[in-house]
Amino acid sequence: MKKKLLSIILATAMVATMVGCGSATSEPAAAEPATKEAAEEATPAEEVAEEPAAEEASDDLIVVGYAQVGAESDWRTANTESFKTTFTEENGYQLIFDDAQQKQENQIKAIRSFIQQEVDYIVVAPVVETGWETVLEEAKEAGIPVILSDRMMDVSDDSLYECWVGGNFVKEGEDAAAWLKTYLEDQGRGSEEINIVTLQGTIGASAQVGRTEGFANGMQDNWVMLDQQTGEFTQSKGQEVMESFLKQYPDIDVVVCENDNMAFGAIDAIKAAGKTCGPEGDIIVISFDAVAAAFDSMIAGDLNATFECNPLHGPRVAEIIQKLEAGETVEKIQYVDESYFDTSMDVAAIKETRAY
Ligand code: GZL
Repeated sequence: MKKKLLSIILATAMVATMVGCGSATSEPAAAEPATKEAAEEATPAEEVAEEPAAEEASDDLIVVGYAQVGAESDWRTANTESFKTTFTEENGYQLIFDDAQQKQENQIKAIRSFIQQEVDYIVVAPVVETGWETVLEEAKEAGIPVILSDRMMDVSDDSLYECWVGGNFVKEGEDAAAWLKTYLEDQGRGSEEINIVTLQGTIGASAQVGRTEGFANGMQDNWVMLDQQTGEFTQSKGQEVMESFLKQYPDIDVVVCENDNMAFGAIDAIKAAGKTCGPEGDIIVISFDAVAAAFDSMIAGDLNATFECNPLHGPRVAEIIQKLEAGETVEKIQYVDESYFDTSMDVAAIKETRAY
């Protein structure tokens, strides 16, 4: 398989040189699409997602194509770093990395490019849960195992992927609601009417679906969910949506942010509106991910609590690949260990112990 990859790349490079195809992209021109559908979908070389051209793969490297969501958050940056530091040549891999800029069509193009390059494994962090059956069928047809990392795909046939490794998003949401219930009770506000708004992640992403569902499972009778709107997991959109919530709802008690970056945006909006937040403030701020900057925000007294979603999936996926290489079976669903952190803890000391 790997040898064939090298011959395709060399042949493609020769053809590209001869016909002078479009762009100066380092990406080898796409090989002849294998199916009509792939021909319709295949994109000209100049549009193929920016991946580093597959270097001359030596015979024994395992070639891994990774279709990453994007670079929308600190969590995503840590997740990408985990893959890039795990799938190195010295560890026996050649990584072909694609950043889809949070667009599903780019991820599908990247997967088709990996198929054409005949990689040994395809890893996908699917931006949303649906719309993957066709391209997964193509990977299966090509005999290339697919591993899901981070977010989940909703497919009718789970034989289309080897396994999934990621966070338990519903549990994260339920844990956040349970934490808020205890926190309010400890403040003597257990029976007070509590007004809540939620900054949701990318709609349809399993992290958004799960956290929204999980928090809803933990809603109390005296809690009111005033509004929920997507902040796309980004700080800027999170700030924008929180600004509009603050204009619409004068008496917000809690903002639930489905990732830390949206929480940072919400905190900026709260302060710009002349309000305060955090353990001593008007508005309780809860978030998810537990990236390093979230610890800084808790230390500054802005963020109340963050629910961990471990991004360090690289080593877990490498372990799965090694098992598959050895002909072993792997667990279909593999949750990573997760916790939470709040300002009642020594968050400055904890931050020093963390890997991301
Ligand atoms: C969670 C991951 C989410 C993070 C966000 O596993 O999919 O996407 O919570 C990231 O920070 O954008």
